[in-house]
Amino acid sequence: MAARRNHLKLFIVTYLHVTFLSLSCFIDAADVTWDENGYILYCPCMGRFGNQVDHFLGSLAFAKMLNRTLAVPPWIVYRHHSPPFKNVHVPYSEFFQLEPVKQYHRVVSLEDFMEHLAPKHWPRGQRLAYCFESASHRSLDKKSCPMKDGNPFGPFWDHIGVDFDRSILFGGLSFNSYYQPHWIKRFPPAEHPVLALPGAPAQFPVLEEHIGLQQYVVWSDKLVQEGEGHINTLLNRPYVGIHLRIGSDWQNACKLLKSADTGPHFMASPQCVGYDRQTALPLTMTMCLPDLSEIRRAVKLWVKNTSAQSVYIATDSESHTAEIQKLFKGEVKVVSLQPDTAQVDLYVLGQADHFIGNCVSSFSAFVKRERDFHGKPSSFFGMDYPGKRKTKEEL
Ligand SMILES: Nc1nc2c(ncn2[C@@H]2O[C@H](COP(=O)(O)OP(=O)(O)O)[C@@H](O)[C@H]2O)c(=O)[nH]1
Ligand SMILES: *[C@@H]1O[C@H](CO)[C@@H](O)[C@H](O)[C@H]1NC(C)=O
Ligand SMILES: *[C@@H]1O[C@H](CO)[C@@H](O)[C@H](O)[C@H]1NC(C)=O
Ligand SMILES: [Mg+2]
Repeated sequence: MAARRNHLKLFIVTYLHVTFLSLSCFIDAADVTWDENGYILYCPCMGRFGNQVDHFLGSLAFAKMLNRTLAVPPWIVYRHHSPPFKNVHVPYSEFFQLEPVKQYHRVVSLEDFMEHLAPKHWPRGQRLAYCFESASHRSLDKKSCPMKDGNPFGPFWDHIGVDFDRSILFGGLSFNSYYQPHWIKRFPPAEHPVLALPGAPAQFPVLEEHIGLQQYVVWSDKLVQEGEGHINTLLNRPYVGIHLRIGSDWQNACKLLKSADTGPHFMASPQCVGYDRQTALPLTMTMCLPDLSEIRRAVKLWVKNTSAQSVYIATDSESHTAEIQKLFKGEVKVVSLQPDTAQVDLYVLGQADHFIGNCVSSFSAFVKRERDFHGKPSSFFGMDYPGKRKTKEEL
């Protein structure tokens, strides 16, 4: 009897095991099945993380528009001032989950594309580069796409293990939706299965109609654990999170506001002045580069408004922890981490009870979009109530 029961148990275990195996094979295979409608490959070669996310959202929308699978590239992290003193390529899934993106459109990681699909469907010798004619003028022979010219272009494709064999130049096209039929006519997937581009097929900053795609950018378990760990050990709720974008590169960028006549649209600023140029609110120097008195004012206002117990400061340089602590006579805990991965700062800011960001920064814009999607409140330095004109009393 006992022997028979064991036999049955073994059978069930084996059966479950086989079922599980075939199921996981099926899931893996589904990911790496060749898409007859083709692929989009690109290098996130412009700017740092915030810019790369803006471009990712636009590229995702572009891939959906052409009904091609997006090969999601790794993030390029510039580590020139700390080890390993060169670009690091971080797979998408290190910071975020790839699964939720698939609710919007078909994607595969560029790494999986290279491992499982490229050997058969995009072999060496047949790797075409696609770019605007105008971009080809940057190349040495003036008629190829500058896919690997300079940093970060060369190191990126070297990391992926790709050399390009030939270039296809185009003109009279743009990435916006007006050109959808033109793209499909010019590059039918049967003849052009893999569109590999030198940069993202997207604009910076992200278009207004693509802001909502942020909802598919969902933190990886690893990041959540790390972020929650910091929140639980360092912060007491409610807490206000602030982003100080005040380092020397930013000081130089904001100087352009005064010298060049940029108008209210400058880098990520449409997020607070409004996307419509006709009705955009003015962009002030305080919004671009808040000074210490503005930082104090805004922090005080929102700490009071939310009865905050802690303030979390994310910064690209100085944290001003001592100055901010002084505002509250020790009654509010003020914390700054300066983490090794900027994404930990982004996570903690995203979870705050109130967020004060920098309107011009795409790093802040990431947090704002994520919080908007979850219905969490945000403001900016120099603009306490985004999207609203100042009332007479406030002036
Ligand atoms: N850890 C950390 N890094 C930051 C912070 N602010 C800026 N940085 C770094 O500076 C980069 C700024 O470039 P980017 O993300 O493109 O945003 P933007 O230049 O502000 O639009 C970020 O990617 C980070 O590497 C911060 O608050 N915390
Ligand atoms: C889009 O591509 C998918 C996958 O290749 C295909 O099943 C679907 O029919 C395509 N849709 C259109 C409208 O062409
Ligand atoms: C906090 O600010 C909001 C507006 O964002 C306002 O409606 C609310 O009354 C304020 N609460 C306190 C306690 O000041
Ligand atoms: Mg930048």
